[in-house]
Amino acid sequence: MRWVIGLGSNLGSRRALLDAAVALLATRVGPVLGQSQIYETEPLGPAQPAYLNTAALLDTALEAHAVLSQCNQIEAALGRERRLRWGPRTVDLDLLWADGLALADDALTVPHPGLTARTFALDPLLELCPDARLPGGEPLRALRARLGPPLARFEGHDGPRQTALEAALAPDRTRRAVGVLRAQGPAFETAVERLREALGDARPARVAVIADTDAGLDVAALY
Ligand code: A4P
Ligand code: MG
Repeated sequence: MRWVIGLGSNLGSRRALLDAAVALLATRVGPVLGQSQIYETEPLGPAQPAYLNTAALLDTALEAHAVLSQCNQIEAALGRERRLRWGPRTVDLDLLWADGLALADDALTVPHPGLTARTFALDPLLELCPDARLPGGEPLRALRARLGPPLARFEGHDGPRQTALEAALAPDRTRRAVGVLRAQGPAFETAVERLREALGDARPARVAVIADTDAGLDVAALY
């Protein structure tokens, strides 16, 4: 079944975290058929930094709750801590929509309950699936037309940390970073181990620490 997963990040190296999450989705859930542009969006909820949002279109044989479970594990591997509803997060994965699927139970609601009111979810989704409809038949494009102005595209990077990641990969562009961790000291080893577990069979060839900043962020590239 084809799924659209919405990704958001407003802490740390946002762009690199989104890249890492998409790479992990490909490893853990199924082939990524497409990714939308990245948008920089005003936060919904309490005062917090701006978000980067994107969406990925995936093909998977996994059942819906298994997709949710994989998404939760990827969030954990990339340093997500649940402190506050709608609060800041390194990476948030939402199951936005699956073609023809409607379900609601204690753990999962599809389409995502916020989808129809959120441009930061609708715009990336419509880029990937312009003819997507709600299970009732209403085209999402029609709903989008009633909401606010277009989103701003994000072209840049997040400063020194992102630059460090790009520099580390520059010598060999065929390699791909699939992990970015936030941790220091002994916690870093634990975080690397968690990321290795999340990657499962796709064992990385190398784990490289490429930045260690005053702000307390270590970045590891696995490729
Ligand atoms: N859950 C149920 N249905 C779904 C679904 N379709 N996809 C359950 C994902 N999860 C789903 O989510 C709480 C529980 O929702 C999950 O355990 C799952 O069983 P969470 O991710 O733990 O908590 P949360 O994200 O803090 O709360 P919530 O209500 O899911 O928030 P949202 O809707 O994810 O919104 N502003 C901008 N500009 N861009 C953003 O991306 N994101 C949020 C989070 C807030 N403001 C934002 C953005
Ligand atoms: Mg969420």
